[in-house]
Amino acid sequence: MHKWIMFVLLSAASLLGVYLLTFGLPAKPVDESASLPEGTVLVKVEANSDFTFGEAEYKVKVGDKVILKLQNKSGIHGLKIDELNVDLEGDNLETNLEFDKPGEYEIHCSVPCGAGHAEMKTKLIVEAA
Ligand SMILES: [Cu+2]
Repeated sequence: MHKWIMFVLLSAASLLGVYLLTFGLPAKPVDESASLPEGTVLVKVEANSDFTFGEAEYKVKVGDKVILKLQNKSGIHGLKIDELNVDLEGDNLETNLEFDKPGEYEIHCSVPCGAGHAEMKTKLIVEAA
């Protein structure tokens, strides 16, 4: 009797093993930045209707392959970094950047979006690697 139970348990365990080997473990929830290649950093800048960007500053490191992305949370805004010739707006909301030295860049809104437009600013800080 006990032998029979052991046989069933062993069979079940083997089947589970085969299943896991075949289909792999259940996938974890998708994290956008987790699927990026090594050395690539996603900087997602949110633009809000109260004339602010999501963070007061964004940090990256020298040598990072930076994907800079503007996300209009509400209203229509643009993202401009004069010194880097970055101008994201409309259908073009993403760009790639890489820095070879530390520095600090002002990010400002490039689309006249209302009363607070002129003060709509944040910073991109490039730190030493
Ligand atoms: Cu604006």
